[in-house]
Amino acid sequence: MSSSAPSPEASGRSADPSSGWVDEIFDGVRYGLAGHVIAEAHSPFQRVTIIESERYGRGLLLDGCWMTAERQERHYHEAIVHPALCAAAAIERVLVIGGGDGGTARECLRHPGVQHLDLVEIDGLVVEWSQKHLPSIGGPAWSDPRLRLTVGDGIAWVREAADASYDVVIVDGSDPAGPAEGLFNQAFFEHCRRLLRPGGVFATQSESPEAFRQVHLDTVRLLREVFGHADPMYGWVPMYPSGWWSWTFAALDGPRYLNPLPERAVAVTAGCEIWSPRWQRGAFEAIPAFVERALAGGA
Ligand code: SPD
Repeated sequence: MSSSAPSPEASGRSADPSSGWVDEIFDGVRYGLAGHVIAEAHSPFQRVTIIESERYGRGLLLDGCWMTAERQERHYHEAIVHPALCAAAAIERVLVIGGGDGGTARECLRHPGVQHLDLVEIDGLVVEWSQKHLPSIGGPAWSDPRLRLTVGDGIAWVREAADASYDVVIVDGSDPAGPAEGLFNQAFFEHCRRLLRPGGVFATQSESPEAFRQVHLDTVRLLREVFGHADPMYGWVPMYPSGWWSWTFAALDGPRYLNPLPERAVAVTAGCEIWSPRWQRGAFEAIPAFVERALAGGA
């Protein structure tokens, strides 16, 4: 784990459930919502918490870290999906690693060209409680015949899947600690690259350039090594540490993800709250100066 990743001592939900607040505590800052816990349990992998909040409706935390909430999840799910799905040469077969709340699958399946989507989530309780407590996030994806849900290890899945078996691979994991740690290393990214068909696109959440600065830089650098190029895109996820978030895209044949295909974009833009081709252009351009310098080899 990088020095910028959360340590068990530095992160966790507020210790006082009667306070009327649910917080992620990270590096001396609390990221909280007025609300209360409605379900909590330890799965074999992590502590799973469902909360009810005034501002954003019901939400999900894993090991005390915010994952999603009903009334702001679009900031994240539209951003991780549409740059990839609007630009890959084909989108018949999509793989999502993680994403057990169903939001990423839902956005992918809004593209009529997707014929088959493998969703591989390690924690069955995340899926079960998302379906039960946060049904709007997965929405129609859960009953879509194109979706094949596997509760299993995404790292093993990418190791074992055949070469060139997907058009798009999306990694919707949590922070690089606990079960998600192996979703940020070279071996994993090399397998993701191997799975892509010609013209395929890879996407991953790549942490905050502020709260997880080193993890963010390391992730973009590693993807550039593995794919030859990769580009981070910046946006906001209000409850996440610093609120400032990133997603990084790579492709086999150059940065095709920078240019959404008009016919794909038209099919989804009207149903989006945040993403549009224009928003995407700005979000790739919004690379902070310090990240641009660091990636260019400067300080
Ligand atoms: N710091 C939280 C990072 C979590 C990224 N994944 C969120 C899952 C939403 N589907």
